[in-house]
Amino acid sequence: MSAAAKPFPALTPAQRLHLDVYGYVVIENALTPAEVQRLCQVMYRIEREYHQRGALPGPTCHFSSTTREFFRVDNLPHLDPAFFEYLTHPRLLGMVEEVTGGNVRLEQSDAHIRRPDPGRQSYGFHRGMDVGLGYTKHGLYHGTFVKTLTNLTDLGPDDGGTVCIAGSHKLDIDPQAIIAAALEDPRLIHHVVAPAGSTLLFFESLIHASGIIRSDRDRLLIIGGYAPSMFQAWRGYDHDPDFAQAQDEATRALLTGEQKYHWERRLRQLGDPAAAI
Ligand SMILES: O=C(O)CCC(=O)C(=O)O
Repeated sequence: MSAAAKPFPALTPAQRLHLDVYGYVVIENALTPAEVQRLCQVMYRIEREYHQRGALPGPTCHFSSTTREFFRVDNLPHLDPAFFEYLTHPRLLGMVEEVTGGNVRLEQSDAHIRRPDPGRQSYGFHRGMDVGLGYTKHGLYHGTFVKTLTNLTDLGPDDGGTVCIAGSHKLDIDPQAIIAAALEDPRLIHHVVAPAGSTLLFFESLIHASGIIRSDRDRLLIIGGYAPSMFQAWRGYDHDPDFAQAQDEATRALLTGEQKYHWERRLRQLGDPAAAI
């Protein structure tokens, strides 16, 4: 993985403004149809092998859920080259470095298959990072836990795309109070509708949830979570040591966080044009 290949700034001024105002931005067609298809094939294979043999897809990983309605495999980079390529995608890494403000480490990774679930009628709104751990530089908001959530299936309004309480990433208010207030007015809850291969880039301090599938379609997605290099991995997402050892220095640092406080800053001004990709 070459640092030079990571665009900076990776977002256009309009995308960066959207992210600052709402806490998220959707980047359409971040992945090619071939990349999307490959990731879907890997996910269905892992699910099939789990049901046939109860098999985990490799070492140092786990399943968060194995029901028909929600199948989720966690800690991905060493499990399949398609996962690895997603989690080290130069353009997506350029985006997360821009919005964390410097070099990052992989903090969490997971891939999901969601299917209609008649038992699920409410959102499970949550945030995974305290608002107080974000900061402002050059007037722009930066987060210390940022996710790229890419939908691998087309998302129409009934297909259960991610929902979020727009702008909540900066609100240092009891999340339950924010959720209760937002549920009073559906206009405060934004709902991702986008073609397959689109990436939702968001601050983990944004209050968000999986949408409710009202169609009959599977919904597949993959998520990379990233943090500044001095942060730890989320519990259960430490790197696989043999796999990390076999990588070049930059990739190993991404997986292990070994650069720690050697934090190479990447800061932009809002008006800076996006680098060519
Ligand atoms: O399913 C989604 O769109 C959201 C997933 C999510 O909230 C999470 O993994 O924390």
